[in-house]
Amino acid sequence: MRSSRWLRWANTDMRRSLRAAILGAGILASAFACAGEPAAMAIKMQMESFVPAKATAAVGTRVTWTNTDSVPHSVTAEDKRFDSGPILPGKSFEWTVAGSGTIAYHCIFHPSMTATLAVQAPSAAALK
Ligand SMILES: [Cu+2]
Repeated sequence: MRSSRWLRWANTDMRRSLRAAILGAGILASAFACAGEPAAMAIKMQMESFVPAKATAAVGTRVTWTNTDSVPHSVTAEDKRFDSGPILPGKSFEWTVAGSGTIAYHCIFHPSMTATLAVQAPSAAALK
């Protein structure tokens, strides 16, 4: 009799701590999911120019260039790190930032369409 009551008490207590542990793990998991989610950046090809023409993005950022014009454009890095080829109106091109330095890029169809993307090294906090 006495032992079963103790068991019941122990069970309730364990259940409570188990629930706390599950809740804690859930919070931790969502924090990790948040930190692990890649950053995103959007650049438009608008009125025959890149908007913004000067951008800075950290390594791992997914950059999406979208052609909002009615003529084809391209996103072509001078150092050939990326080259979209022709991007038709309404279409987009994605590239995940890698390497270092400042990347100059242009559109193969419009010589005046030039822009730069500065690569930001991952911060010490992000590497932890
Ligand atoms: Cu163009």
